[in-house]
Amino acid sequence: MCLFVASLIIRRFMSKQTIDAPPDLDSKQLKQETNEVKQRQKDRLRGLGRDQLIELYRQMLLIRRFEEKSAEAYVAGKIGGFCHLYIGQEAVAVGSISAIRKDDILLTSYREHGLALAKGITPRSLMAELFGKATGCSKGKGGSMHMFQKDLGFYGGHAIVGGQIPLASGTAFATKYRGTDQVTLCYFGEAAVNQGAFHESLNMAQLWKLPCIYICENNQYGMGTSLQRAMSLSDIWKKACAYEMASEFVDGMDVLAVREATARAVERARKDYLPTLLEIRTYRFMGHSMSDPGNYRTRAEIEKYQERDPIKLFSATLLEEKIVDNKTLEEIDRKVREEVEDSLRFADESPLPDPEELYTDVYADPIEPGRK
Ligand SMILES: Cc1ncc(C[n+]2csc(CCOP(=O)(O)OP(=O)(O)O)c2C)c(N)n1
Ligand SMILES: [Mg+2]
Repeated sequence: MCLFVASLIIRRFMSKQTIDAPPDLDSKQLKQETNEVKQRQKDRLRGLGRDQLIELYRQMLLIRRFEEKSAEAYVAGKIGGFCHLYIGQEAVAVGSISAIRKDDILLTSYREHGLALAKGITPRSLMAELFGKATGCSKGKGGSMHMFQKDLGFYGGHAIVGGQIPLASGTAFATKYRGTDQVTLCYFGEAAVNQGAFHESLNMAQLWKLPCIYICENNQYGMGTSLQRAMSLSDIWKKACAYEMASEFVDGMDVLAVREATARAVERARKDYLPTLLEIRTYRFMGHSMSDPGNYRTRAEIEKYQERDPIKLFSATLLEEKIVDNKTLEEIDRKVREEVEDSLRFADESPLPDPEELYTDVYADPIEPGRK
């Protein structure tokens, strides 16, 4: 009897999982779409030099290899705490950051390694931070979710879902107030869109004309919950209409599409102090974090999206258009792997933070002990 009840519960659970899963994808349709995307990407090559294109490819590959090694180091127990990988989303970071200046400002969530690399934090500094070492960009006190490097305009790394959105409106307000023409890029996942902070920020940004670009990296899942189960209006770009803000839907698997859409938004922000909402549709190939077994989606679904792998797509475009040959791509991969290996050695050999450091960097202008 007990066994019968248990099997009913399990069956009910299993069938619920199937009902809740997003609609299955048609492989044929996906292949056709991939070809169309490739054609569109080829059309976007114009105006970009060979070196620029290779650099976009190199950066995406660096992120991919860095994340693969981070996963290994995590499993080996070298990285503590949470660790959210960016594999699958590389085109979003590389495409958008290639459209801004070095002195522009960026804020993001905890899924930040790729954005940090694209903004210029070195693999050494990043890996050391993951290892909790004193040579890391946050002196080993932040870890995976709290990378920070002010001189590169990388203002975190925020673990509270949506917490960075009002902060980004704040940095955009500050740069406008100071009369600079810097823009702020604010990245967040689609689950953050249901937070009040998102709506309050967009309202103020449009009302006060803030040079902020709100970039929703829509990877279609918030932890184990698919977008369809959590949001009444899942076309996120449409939400900008409520604030009379400009918005665009962008293919996040095409690095050049992301670059172009961001460039349009940057122009609007720099010239006219106007904000934009970009919904960049992407997909994460790994679990939500290193501890996620990923039971909420099927292997088949992941494999189908891997057909649209942004790195695979871009290398195919570069090869077919004879911008690079296989030998060049292999050489880039070899150099990138070396750079990541070097970052691992550096992180391993670096010292842990001094216990005295526990009390530093807590406040920007700390009160000295004993000062009245
Ligand atoms: C305010 C708040 N609520 C809940 C959590 C727990 N939490 C961590 S990540 C996450 C899902 C966020 O998904 P999404 O915004 O789509 O970003 P993604 O992880 O897909 O990049 C949740 C609910 C949190 N960190 N902060
Ligand atoms: Mg998400």
